[in-house]
Amino acid sequence: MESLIQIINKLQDVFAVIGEHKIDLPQIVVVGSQSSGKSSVLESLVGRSFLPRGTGIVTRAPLILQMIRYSKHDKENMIKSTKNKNIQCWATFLHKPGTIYDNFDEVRHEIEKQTDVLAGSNKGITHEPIVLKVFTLSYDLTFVDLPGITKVPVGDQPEDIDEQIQELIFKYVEQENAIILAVVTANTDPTTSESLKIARKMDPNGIRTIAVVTKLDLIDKGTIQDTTELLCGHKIPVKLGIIGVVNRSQKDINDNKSMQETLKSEKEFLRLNYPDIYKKHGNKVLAKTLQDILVKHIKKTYPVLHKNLQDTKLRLENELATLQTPDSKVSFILTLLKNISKSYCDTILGNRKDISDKIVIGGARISEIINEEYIDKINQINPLYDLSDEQIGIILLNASGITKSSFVNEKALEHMIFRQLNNIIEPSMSSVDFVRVEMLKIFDSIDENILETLKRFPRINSDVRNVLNKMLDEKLNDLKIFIKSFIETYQTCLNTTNPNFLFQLVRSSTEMQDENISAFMNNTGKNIDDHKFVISEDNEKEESEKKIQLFKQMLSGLNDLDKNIETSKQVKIHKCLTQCYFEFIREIIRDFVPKRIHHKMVKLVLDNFEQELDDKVFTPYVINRSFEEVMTEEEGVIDERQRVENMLNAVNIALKNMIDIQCF
Ligand SMILES: Nc1nc2c(ncn2[C@@H]2O[C@H](COP(=O)(O)OP(=O)(O)O)[C@@H](O)[C@H]2O)c(=O)[nH]1
Ligand SMILES: [Mg+2]
Repeated sequence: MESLIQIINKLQDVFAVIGEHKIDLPQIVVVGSQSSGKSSVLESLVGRSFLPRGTGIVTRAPLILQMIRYSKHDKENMIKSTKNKNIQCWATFLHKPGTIYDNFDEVRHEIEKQTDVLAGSNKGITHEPIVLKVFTLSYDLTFVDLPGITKVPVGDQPEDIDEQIQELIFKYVEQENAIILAVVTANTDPTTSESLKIARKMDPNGIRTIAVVTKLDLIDKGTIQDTTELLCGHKIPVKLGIIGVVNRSQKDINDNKSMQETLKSEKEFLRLNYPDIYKKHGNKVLAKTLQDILVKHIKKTYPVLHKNLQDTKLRLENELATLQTPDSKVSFILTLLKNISKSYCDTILGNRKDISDKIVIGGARISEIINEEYIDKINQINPLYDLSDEQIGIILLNASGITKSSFVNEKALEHMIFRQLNNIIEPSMSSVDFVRVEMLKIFDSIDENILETLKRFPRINSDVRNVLNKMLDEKLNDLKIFIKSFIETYQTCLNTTNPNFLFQLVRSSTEMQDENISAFMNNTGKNIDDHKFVISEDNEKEESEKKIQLFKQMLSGLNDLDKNIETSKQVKIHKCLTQCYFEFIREIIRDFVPKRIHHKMVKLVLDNFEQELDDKVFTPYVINRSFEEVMTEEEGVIDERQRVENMLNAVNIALKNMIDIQCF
């Protein structure tokens, strides 16, 4: 597996530096009947002998074997802690965090011991895995060794041991990312192989199954032809391949035959007995086949990985640009200030290139505040809020004083309108506050790179923010005073003959009009029926005109009214007049306030921000010769620059390695 694994390793080293973009490699799960040679195949792939062996059910807990390639640094640490200068490979168990094993016989003993702990000593099995990490120089891959499939319970094994084991195997092979190594023994009928049954069930199309035929050395010489056919794929449908192997026999193990020798004698055996097909079989070919599968897998994830890396590269380059120390401090600050005001204005005007698709910010948010939220709030105000009929009556009486009340009491009306229009002041003031807060907030969403630069130079950062703060505070006060006085003007100077007000009156409910008019008619002795309003499309205009004339008459020269007018009628009329006058003014204010805020706060800041930064930040720096001082970098910036530089290097190496994968 050497060459590809090397590239993967290089990439993984790089990713360890960057801390993202993990390559998600498949787990290789070994499935087969008891004593079919699963552990042997696994050891051959790993290149070490460390798994418990024996007759009967030996593997009784899933063993998750994580091969982890160590770094130079890891090795140095290991030499220190084990005092073993020649250490090449070591192992740790998840259940024994502090213990390091550099002797693989001890690893074997620990697996046996832990199996007994987890599964009991009486041949039972457990789903609880033993997690073993083997640190080597070779590669990062995960293998899973599982209990062998069995049909007949032995010892204290429960009756349903076969089902229990199947269930455990399913748990591992059903994962989409698993490659199934289905172990089949050559000296039994492959068509009845339990491992292939399981593989077929979980991977019906055979796209992630490799069949491994073990014990080729143990078959009856007379069946070589049959076995050859099996190895050629004539008997079982597995897409990834069928590979015959010869592992160490029990005697070989007892004699301590090395992995190297085993591979050599395996090759010899295959060449002699299967001269036509021997090149396609053996443990080495199995390793190569797995490698090809991994290559395919990696190539599949390649485009996404490549794009992610490219994006990271861009991001890091930008980051680095903001971290560079400028050559000329004066022009650096001048450009920075210009960029700040430009990005700020762009954010408000909607001219940003990197428009957010997540939140409404900048000018759009200001528009929401003044054109939607403010208007909603103003619209929701009840013109007669906190003004009952009784209160109106009392106001009417008190406004008449010692003299008798006229039909329309101007003083009372003025008082009520003043009082009700007060309700518009507060929301108008707070909308100015909201816009101010938003305009400060916008500063935090200007170009990220500029913000990053400002973070490095805290003095400039606070100076710039102060300028914006001050500008906004000034505008805020002027604006509030102006808007308040604008509303006050309408509160104090009533104009009941304004055509828009009269129009509001006409628009008020028909019932209300009838009441008013009948009260007025009764008083003047005219016939109410002549003036009953029936609004239809044809006569609408004409009727409106008539009504306007009536209201005009009613509101002007009628100061000497009959003394018997019922107070309630007068209350109703004043209520209607207050309401209509409120509507009339509400429309004006609702239209005016947002425009004023835009004109005197938003636009003024937009127009003057650049100049203000120049006058209040740059010029004082020049006068006080404080460039050196204000450009003192935030602590840690130098480290940060180094970190980003390292990461960028790593990404560039990764991108280069990716080209190698593509060529593989
Ligand atoms: N002769 C021979 N013996 C093998 C072969 N593969 C495995 N064995 C032996 O079969 C027994 C069971 O092997 P093991 O790998 O422990 O099987 P597992 O129970 O499936 O893990 C051991 O004694 C191995 O030495 C092979 O290809 N040829
Ligand atoms: Mg085993």
